[in-house]
Amino acid sequence: MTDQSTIWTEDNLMSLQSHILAEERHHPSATGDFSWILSGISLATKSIASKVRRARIEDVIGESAGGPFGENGGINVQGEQQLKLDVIANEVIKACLGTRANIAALVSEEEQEPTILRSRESGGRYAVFFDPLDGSSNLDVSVGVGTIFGIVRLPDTRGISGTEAILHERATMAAAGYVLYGSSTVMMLTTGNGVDMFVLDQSIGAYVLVKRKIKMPATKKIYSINEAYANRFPAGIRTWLDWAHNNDYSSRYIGSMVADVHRTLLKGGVFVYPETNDRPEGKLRLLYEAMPMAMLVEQAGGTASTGRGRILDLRPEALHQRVPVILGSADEVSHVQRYIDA
Ligand code: P6P
Repeated sequence: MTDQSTIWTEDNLMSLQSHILAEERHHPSATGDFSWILSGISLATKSIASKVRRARIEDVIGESAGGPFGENGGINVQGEQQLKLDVIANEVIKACLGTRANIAALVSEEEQEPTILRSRESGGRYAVFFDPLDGSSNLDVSVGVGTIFGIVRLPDTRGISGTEAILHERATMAAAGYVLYGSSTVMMLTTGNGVDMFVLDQSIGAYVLVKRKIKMPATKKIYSINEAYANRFPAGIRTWLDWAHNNDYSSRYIGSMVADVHRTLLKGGVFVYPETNDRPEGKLRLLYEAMPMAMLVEQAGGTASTGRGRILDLRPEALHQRVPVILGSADEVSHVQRYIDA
């Protein structure tokens, strides 16, 4: 017989907002900073979710003519053709976060330079890194795409600001997450105390907590890699792949990082985007793809490496630098590392 008290004190209907306020009790120094920033991310991603679902109807899947003022001709800092929704998602996030008085700077995949909002002296203590719509090239075939974000506490050092503060060795990622716009709109979030999962309940317009403290299995025979590039992989990756082919592994590759990482977080396995001979640093970006995903994976008990070391031990040297990514179940990452080191 369930004790009457626990019926009402365990796992009730919990919104993202109330969950964050509850979590802040674990951070004695918390000053409501996270809840203020995360409420901005919540609002932005609800808006993006609505636009993604209506993309075909509003025909915004096509290619962009550039930013809101057409300034970049539709080509982003990565040299990639921007899709209209990339630009829209980028503008929505900046509009929702710009009003958060504790944010100093925004770093977006879609923009060469950071958006500097305010100095430390004016209250700017955090930077937010984000990929507004990762995997957007999959939109026209309705494959899950996502928003990836990292909240970085900037060093309390007078006299430094902007990119220097963002890349400072004492800038630390304090929270990370993503929103997957898939069959449902799912937010995975960590503030350093485990990974929690929320689903957007469209009927009440709120992210609702559905799973706490997600833990990945240590092993799972699923690998996720784009095998089309096999001939360009380093020898260690090719040898590991041959080993996996002969050890009953399943292959799952969606080509949308948020979707591939979400499956890995929930089911286990290993996601690998290694360097290739034509891309010696790999394709994925450190600040707003690899680092947030690495924090989530580690908080869920997994491992996140570049193949040469822990992703979260890297000190970023440039806003849009790329890194090889090997992340997932600890034992599965170890298998890959063993062949890299052989
Ligand atoms: P490829 C999407 O463009 C993306 O940045 C990630 O979401 C995804 O993991 C990767 O690129 C896919 O790259 O070379 O396999 O198409």
